[in-house]
Parts: sequence; structure tokens; C-alpha cells
Amino acid sequence: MAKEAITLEEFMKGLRRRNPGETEFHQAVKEVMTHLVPYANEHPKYLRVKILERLTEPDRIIIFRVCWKDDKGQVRTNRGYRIQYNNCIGPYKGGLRFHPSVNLSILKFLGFEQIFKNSLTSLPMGAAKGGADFNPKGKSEDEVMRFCQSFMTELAKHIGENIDVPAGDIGVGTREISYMFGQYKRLTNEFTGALTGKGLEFGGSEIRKEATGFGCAYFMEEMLKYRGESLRGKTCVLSGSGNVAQYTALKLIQMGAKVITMSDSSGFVHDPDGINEEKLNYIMDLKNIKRGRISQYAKKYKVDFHQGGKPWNIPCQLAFPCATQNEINVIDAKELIQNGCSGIAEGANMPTTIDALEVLQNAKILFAPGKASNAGGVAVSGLEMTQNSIRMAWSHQELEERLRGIIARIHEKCVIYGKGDGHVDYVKGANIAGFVKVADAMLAYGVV
Ligand code: NDP
Ligand code: 2IT
Repeated sequence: MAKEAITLEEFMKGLRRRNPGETEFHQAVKEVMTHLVPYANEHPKYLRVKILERLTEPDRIIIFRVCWKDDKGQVRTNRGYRIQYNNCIGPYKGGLRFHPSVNLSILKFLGFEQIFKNSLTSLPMGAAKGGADFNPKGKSEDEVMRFCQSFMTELAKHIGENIDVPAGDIGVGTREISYMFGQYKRLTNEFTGALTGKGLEFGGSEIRKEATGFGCAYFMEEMLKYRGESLRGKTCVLSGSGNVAQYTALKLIQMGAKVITMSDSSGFVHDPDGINEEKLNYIMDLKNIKRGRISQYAKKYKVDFHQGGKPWNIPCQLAFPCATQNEINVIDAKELIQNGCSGIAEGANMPTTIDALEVLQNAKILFAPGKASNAGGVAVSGLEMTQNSIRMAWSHQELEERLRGIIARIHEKCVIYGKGDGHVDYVKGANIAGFVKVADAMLAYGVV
């Protein structure tokens, strides 16, 4: 142990003092530092130049006013953000979230997680996150367009294909990216890959919209394969019914698993016969085109809708939280274990509270943290950047194979750093494997 060794408690005390009240940010840092503090104590080259402290401080935070007019002609004001966290291994890269709950703490936790996730993909991408406290629900098409244009009018000053490349997240899909890209192009008079998740007609990549969900299912398949099992015949519960949940469900169904729940912020549907591809198409149309509620699925297919509930008390073999942060608490975790759940892959970012994570880790079930199991989305974003740079578009098949390969390699890295007495700690594996590349780049740059 180095004489300058630090403790997790000391480190967290300093972080909380520097970032008061930012509870989600504290949570994300604590989860990562649980593994990085001991690792840095064993490798003092990182301690000597304060890599852990520097890694938790974003390069810069941009906060701006976004004014727009609603359909009644009323002026509305929202707050926009871009947190450029770390660009040591590539241009800043990460999604934009439009949701009324968006605040600095949530975006800092997301930007921090992105450092390790992007590093795990092996592609040259730094980390960022942004968004606004704008609520797209109930807004007309024109209102969404005006908001996106106003948001981009400011954001455009800070991004660019070699600087910072935003993409989607909660509340930001192809529609919003398209409005923002249109405005970016108009302001800069340039057609460059400054955003990913674009429409296929204007520089978007095949597989990007499927990538996060497909990657999540593939990661679970990799964990099961490593244990000599497979997805075939497994009963799965999912939360969410947005982009990540839809394509996690699709790939699980295609790989022979049975998906029995999906949800939105008003509750979940439980379909004991399984949601097949036809029923999933109904959900995709309902959510992506009609912008309806998941309860309408229950009415159509005559199944139970649990108002305000979460699906974690439904017996299952595998669980996939794909909605939002902190959606599995300690009670949910205990219930999942008691009901026989033996594997979880996080589609969402930080859907598990720290206490719940401890319960799941102690039970030694398969547990994949989001930074590994949802990295497929940003990985294909990275491939979209490559295609834009070389002005090429690769085929659906080529991209799906590349995605599968990237997920398999992330799994391998997690095993290398997380393996111990007959069990793989994927949280530890992902944290350390993601850290090493970025930390070594920071060491090489000196004190900057
Ligand atoms: P979408 O906006 O497409 O869907 C979000 C889904 O989660 C909706 O069903 C929504 O319900 C539900 N949801 C959102 N907030 C809450 C909440 N506070 N409580 C309960 N349910 C909620 O987003 P995505 O599918 O893109 O994102 C889902 C998760 O995946 C997020 O954690 C995101 O950070 C993460 N992620 C996304 C990636 C991407 O490529 N899009 C990549 C990697 C991670 P409702 O419609 O009622 O709001
Ligand atoms: O959390 C995430 O990784 C994303 N929202 C996707 C980011 C991206 O740049 O594609």
C-alpha cells in the first residue's frame, strides 16, 4: 500500500463538500470509487498526480437560457445544459435528455458514467452529457421543433464533429435530433457529423436506434454464455417502453426469451403469455408515433395494468431496468432475489440504488452495470462518427456484427478485471477496465 494511500470515506467527504446537494452525482461517484480507490492505492502513479480528484471534476459546464413560444403565443423559458466532462481519449460524446427532472446533479452523474462507458467501447470518445428541463409530453410537433431550434441556437457554439458530439437520451429521439441537426446545419452552413442518432437519409447510421437495447440483450447473452447458459426460454421482466426498452425486448424475443412486462411513468403491463413481435410493434407505434400510454396495451390485449407500480415483484428469471435512474430500490432487489431472478442487465443509466446494488451483489447473481450493458448505443454513435468522417454508410449487417463484437469485447474486459473466486463482479470489472485507458491518457498529458 502506498504511503499516500487514501480511503473511500475521505475521498467522498471531499467530493460532497465540493458538490453540495448533488445526490445522484455523489451516488454515481461512490459506486465507481468503491473500486477505483483500492485500485489507485495499489497503483500509486494515479494517486501522486490526483487522477481521481481530476476525473470527478468536469472540464467545463455550460448552462444557458432557452426561450421559445408555445402555440398560444406565450413565451416559455427553460434551462439548457452541456457538461463537457473529459476529452482525454476523444471528442466529448454523450446524450441530451429532455425531461422536467433534469438538473445539474443528474447530468453530472450521467456525464461521469459516460467516461467509463465510452472508454469500454474501445472507440476514441470522450464524455459529456446535456439536456434541458423541457417536458416534451403533451407538446405539439411545432412546439417541440421551436424548442429544439432555440436550444441548438446556443448549443451550436459549443459543439462540433471534433469538439463535442451530442446524441439522444430520455425525451430525445430521432425527431428531436433531426430538428437540432437541421438548426445546427443552418447556423454553421456546414454538413458535418456534429450529432449522432440522425435520420438514415442525412448521415445517420443503421442500427443506431436499435443499438442500446440490442447491446443490452447481447450483454446478458454473453454473461449467460460464460456460465454455460443461454437466453432461450428465460422469462424476463422489463421496465420502460421507450427506445432502450423496445429494442431490448425485440432482441430478447428474437433470441428466444419471453418478455412479460413493460412500463412507463404511469405503471406497468403484465402479459403472462409474453409480448411477441406483433404486440411489440403495437407498443412501438403507440409510443413512437401516437405518443400514447402503456395502459392502452392492457386494454387492447386484455391483460393487467398496474397503475403507479414497477414490475420487480413479478416472478422472473432475468430483469432489465430500461426506464430511468434509481428505479430498483432495496425492497425491489430483495423481491427479485426471493422470486428467483438470477440475472440483471441495466439498460438505463444507474437504475439501481446503492443499497439495492449491495443486496444484488451479495446474492451473487449476474449483474451488469449500465456502463457495460448499455454501451451499445454510444458504441454505434461512435461508428456513426466514423462513417460521417469517411463519408460512407456501412450496411445493417456489418454494423450489427460490429456491435456484437464490441459488446463481446466489453464482456471480456469486465471478466479480466472483475473475476474472483468463481464469480465475476461485473461492476468492478467495468469500473476498472473503463478507468485504466482514460487514466493512462491523463498521466501521459501531465498536469493539464
Ligand atoms: P425514452 O425517452 O425513449 O424512454 C424512457 C422510458 O422510461 C419511457 O417509457 C418513460 O416513460 C420511462 N421513464 C422516464 N422517466 C421516468 C421516471 N422518472 N419514472 C418512470 N419511468 C420513467 O428514453 P430511452 O429509452 O432512450 O432511455 C431510457 C434509459 O436508458 C435512460 O436511463 C437513459 O439514460 C438510458 N440510455 C439511453 C441510451 C439511448 O441510446 N437512448 C443509451 C444508454 C442509456 P414516460 O413515457 O411515461 O415518460
Ligand atoms: O447514455 C448514453 O450512453 C446515451 N444516451 C447515448 C449517448 C450517445 O452519444 O450515443
